[in-house]
Amino acid sequence: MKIDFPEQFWWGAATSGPQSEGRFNKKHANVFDHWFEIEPDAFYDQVGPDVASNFYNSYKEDIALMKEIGLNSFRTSIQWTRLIDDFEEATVNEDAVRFYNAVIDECLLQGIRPVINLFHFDMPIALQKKYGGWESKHVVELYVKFASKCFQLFGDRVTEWFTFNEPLVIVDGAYLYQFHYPKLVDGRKAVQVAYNIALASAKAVKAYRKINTHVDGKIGIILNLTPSYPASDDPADLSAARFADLWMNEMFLDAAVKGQFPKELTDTFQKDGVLWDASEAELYQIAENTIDLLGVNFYHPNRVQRPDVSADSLAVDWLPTKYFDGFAMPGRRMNVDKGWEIYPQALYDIALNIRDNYGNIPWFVSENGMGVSKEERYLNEDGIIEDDYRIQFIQEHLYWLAKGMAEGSNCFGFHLWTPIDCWSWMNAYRNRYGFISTNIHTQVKTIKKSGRWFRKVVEENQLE
Ligand code: BGP
Repeated sequence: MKIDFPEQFWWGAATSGPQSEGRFNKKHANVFDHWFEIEPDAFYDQVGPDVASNFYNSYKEDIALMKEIGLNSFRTSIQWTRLIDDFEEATVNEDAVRFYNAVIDECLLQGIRPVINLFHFDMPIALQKKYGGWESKHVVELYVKFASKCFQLFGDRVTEWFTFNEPLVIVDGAYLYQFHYPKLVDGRKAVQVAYNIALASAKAVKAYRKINTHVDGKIGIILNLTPSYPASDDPADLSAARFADLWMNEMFLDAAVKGQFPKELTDTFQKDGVLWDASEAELYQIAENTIDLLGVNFYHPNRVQRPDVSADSLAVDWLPTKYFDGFAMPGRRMNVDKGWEIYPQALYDIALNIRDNYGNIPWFVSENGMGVSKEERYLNEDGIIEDDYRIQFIQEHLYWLAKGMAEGSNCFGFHLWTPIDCWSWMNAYRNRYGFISTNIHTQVKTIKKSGRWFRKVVEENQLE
């Protein structure tokens, strides 16, 4: 069966500044740079972000490889800790301006659309220490200054901007489940941080509309929408899945697209005494500054059952897991038997949800990908990784995406995570996701079988 995709479809891949650039010439540290400095054992193989995939030095060669596999779009992020010299004044570092200009211009020269995200988990450690990072509304203002600087400097050539990548992961990781720095367990702070990020995003949207002069300029947010599927039809499992959806999907999605948080969620916060500090003026800004387009990161579904109400789970003051618990479904996983569940049909459910409940806003798959460890197992005698599993993974996801599009969902693109194997937070280089492999010792980059296959998909604009 052959499936055609629309003309102008974005075929691309995504990375982020902190995961690809390396710390070369970067003046400030972010929370992950700092965490690695003080606790290297927390990171897989004790590998930190110092070199990452060396994009700072090899961006030209890397973009040439992306061109070789046919990508027509590429998302990365501008690092706050690289671009800005003084966070309060938002003065810029000239080397960073040169670097990001060069990346954007090189993409354009190669016919690759540069898509820019402004925040990918990389809070400056100085702002985390001084103000508590996203706990502080002053930091919201500093972020808007940084964002405005980006719009002024690069908005003549970048037409698609995103305010945040996966805000929920910041909330969950840094304030509930301890996989992001400062690794607290504090439900109250988590709720405030969620609100402050939604506010920061709306304020950045507002700043963009004021500054932007490009006729095609658009701005959005990237969310990890992970549909919640209940364990059974039992009312306890159904209401658990409902709350999981509110917390994991609708909190940020409703704020960004509809301009308000779901009442069901804020009522629950109110009842539990964890409601955020919000002013009428701020809520008005959220209402007024909704997004133009949406990025959806999708890796795995969320399987949900009634909460675990053992003494341990209730020991902490307040956690969203008061209302739901996750469970693992037997079935296909990345990494053979471990890792995230593979469930491509979820992309179809996401597509219809956006069509039916979010005004059919233009959206794209901003990340989807298969993380596999020890991929050198699949090297053939020519030194190429034969990642047939990744080809199958992408095919299946594109199939379900195309089905949602055929039924009217307004999706305009698909980005794989990631073009070139890169460094990933606490996981460092454990899971490889790219179309192109990186030898982390020599930095030699080699196109995998999936990269060659993808080139054909892009050329034909068609899935076989
Ligand atoms: C997403 C993030 C990416 C990337 C990816 C893979 O949530 O937006 O930054 O890290 O997940 O993650 P990992 O390498 O930890 O499997």
